[in-house]
Amino acid sequence: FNVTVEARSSVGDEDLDLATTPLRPFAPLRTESKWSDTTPYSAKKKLQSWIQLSNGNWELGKVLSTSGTESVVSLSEGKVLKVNSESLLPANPDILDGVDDLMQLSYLNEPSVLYNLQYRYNQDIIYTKAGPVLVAINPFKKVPLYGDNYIEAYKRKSIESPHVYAITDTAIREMRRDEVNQSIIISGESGAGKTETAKIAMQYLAALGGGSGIEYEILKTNPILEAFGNAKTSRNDNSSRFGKLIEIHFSETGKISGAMIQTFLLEKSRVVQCAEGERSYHIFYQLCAGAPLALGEKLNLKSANEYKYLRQSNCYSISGLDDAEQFRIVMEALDIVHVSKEDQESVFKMLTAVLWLGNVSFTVIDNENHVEPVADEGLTTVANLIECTVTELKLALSTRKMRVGNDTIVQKLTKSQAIDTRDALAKSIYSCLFDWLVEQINKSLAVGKRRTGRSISILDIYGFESFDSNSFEQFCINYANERLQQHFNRHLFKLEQEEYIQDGIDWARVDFEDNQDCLNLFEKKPLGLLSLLDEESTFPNGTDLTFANKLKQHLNSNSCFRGERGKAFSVSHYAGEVIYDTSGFLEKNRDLLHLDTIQLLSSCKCHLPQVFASSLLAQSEKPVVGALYKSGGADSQKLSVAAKFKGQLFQLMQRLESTTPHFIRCIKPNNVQSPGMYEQELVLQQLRCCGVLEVVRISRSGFPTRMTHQKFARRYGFLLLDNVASQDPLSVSVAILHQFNILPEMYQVGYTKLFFRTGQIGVLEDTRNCTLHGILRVQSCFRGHQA
Ligand code: AD9
Ligand code: MG
Repeated sequence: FNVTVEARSSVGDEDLDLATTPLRPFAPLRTESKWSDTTPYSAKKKLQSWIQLSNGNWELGKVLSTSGTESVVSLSEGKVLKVNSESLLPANPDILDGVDDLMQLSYLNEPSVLYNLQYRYNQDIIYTKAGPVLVAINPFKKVPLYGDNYIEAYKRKSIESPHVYAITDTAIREMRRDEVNQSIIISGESGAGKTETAKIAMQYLAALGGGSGIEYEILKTNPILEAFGNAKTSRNDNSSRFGKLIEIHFSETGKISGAMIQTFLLEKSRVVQCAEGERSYHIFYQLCAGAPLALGEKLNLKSANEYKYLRQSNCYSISGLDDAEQFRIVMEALDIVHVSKEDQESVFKMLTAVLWLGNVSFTVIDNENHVEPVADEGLTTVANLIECTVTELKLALSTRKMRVGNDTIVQKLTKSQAIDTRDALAKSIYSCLFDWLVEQINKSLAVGKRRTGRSISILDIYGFESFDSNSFEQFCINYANERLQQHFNRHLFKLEQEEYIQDGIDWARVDFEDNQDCLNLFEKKPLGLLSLLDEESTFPNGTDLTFANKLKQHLNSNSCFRGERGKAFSVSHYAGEVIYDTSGFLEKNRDLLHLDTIQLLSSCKCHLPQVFASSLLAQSEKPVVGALYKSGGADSQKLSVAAKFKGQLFQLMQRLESTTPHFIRCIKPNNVQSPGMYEQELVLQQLRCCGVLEVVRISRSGFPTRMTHQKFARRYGFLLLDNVASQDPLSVSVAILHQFNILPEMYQVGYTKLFFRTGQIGVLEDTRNCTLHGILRVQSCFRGHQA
């Protein structure tokens, strides 16, 4: 039977409670379901086996003979090897080569899974199911799997091969069937393909249409957000430097009615500082390369290599990417999401102002090392672009107002203070611009204001990162990934198994890598990474070194933490160990904004800086209007960056908890962004750390379909041949199971529910539908007769 429970009838469909949707044909269960990679098996002669070579890779071989603990195996090209029998693992028969779902493998060991994925990957079949999870391996090239014809085919269900389209289709169906909001949660390391996958899912949703072109608008948000929020890193030429949740709304008729985008923590330090070989945000290079002549003149725009912010990393272009062409695409997209030409010009002014700010330099003016900006082209252009006077700008960049008692005193800045102030201004303008753009996009997408229907959310955040040097940004990004991993574990392991155990069914626990300890290391109060960071950030005398020492003092006994030399510490993340250098942690976490800067922006004639000034003021925890210069540092009091981020993540998780999740795991097959390269060890490490193999194991030995005794009895009771009207639901249920010869190993009777293995309910559904059809035919016949 290969029945999906899509076949609907008018009675009792709401009774269905399916944990995973499409029912697949049942995969043969192995009794030796323990299949860790170390499980030895008795190597039999002539058996196909996996042999691990000295380089760590696995190769297929045949056992020639076995004596004692040793086996002689033949490999390809006539190589013969003597190996320890215990190091052999069973290989699947050829007939199972490249199965669609890892659940179908008879032997579920690591080499078999690796081989299956590689077998498919070599044929450009980049998608494979791992039970309920879709695994996507980055092809790093165009693969012919997308577009209208494929979308149509998946809609009609004429293709069954695993695909982002298929999972998105499932989400749509479940949203309609269960009237529950859905989420598509995409995870994986940096460069694994999350953003591309998110776009592919959006493409499928957009094909549902919405009228008024809203679906087209939604797609056009991608080039805009990528231009302003993505950059080339050493891991990925188009790396997302912000997290994104896009919630797509549907009307009652199932059409797209609007959308809303929420973004998380943009890496703003990149605007003023980026590592060798990386780039700042794409939009800067696009603007420099693609601005029409008239616009360029108006902005006093130069080429990218004239700007210090862009020059420092010594990388201007990305191979295969035409920045000028991208700029035209972005401008067109801005038109489509209804950003007016006037606003677009203001946006480009702000971008150019940021670039010129980086060129502002300072000269020492007294013997106390105080400085003042050099009145050159940079300074005057910035003033022109943001529409303030040169004097105002000069003052904001070289002095700080402080209030002492009732007096306001003006403090002159040293060179390093002035540079920090200049960079802080550039970062603020950019991040405010980003937020403002998202707000404009959201206004445009909020077409169906009556949000009566349901929604599908797609989550695409920055992937786990581990560079040679890792700072506060990686700390936040990896913390977010840790949270997401917890959500994944919760849904696929914890909740699933808790339900079995609560309902008292016979179940041997499947172990999985729980990352709770690592999350605790971050979140515990008062002695967790985030709390200690915040505490140190509030101390005026706190430095990165005192912070690092505090961590070592309090957290050394934590198994996920290790103090490193100097100002560094390391964390054992679910995806590997990362060493963080605390340099800059406190400053980035405090993210102080001097009120002089806000004042400067609010005094500008140009309308965007004014908007930015009010949003910066609004971000302050306590209203500071009227008390603009507080004593001390004249800084606004606001939530630390880490605290705000943690709050956002909690909210996100809450939102996701109210949805039915669909998980996509993106895998990066090599570290050099090349097509056709499948590095076993790298793939394996990613499969291991996200527990893909355990998910398959749970799904295979688990009971994904479940129904309460009452619902089951109500739904199928009428099929019973004996009259059972007076019996309790449990007895009715058992009678049904017997009548239909459902094998005992295919189900379990819990205290409140019946649990079924994959595919089992199909038999009953089929009979039920046939019977109902029969009854309906008889009834209409009967009514016709009466008339
Ligand atoms: V990060 O955490 O934002 O640094 P992502 O988002 O996981 O990362 P991304 O989607 O940007 O990775 O993919 C990286 C590159 O891989 C893309 O720029 C494409 O060149 C390539 N890619 C990924 N998926 C596909 C695909 N389905 N087809 C073709 C792909 N190319
Ligand atoms: Mg991305």
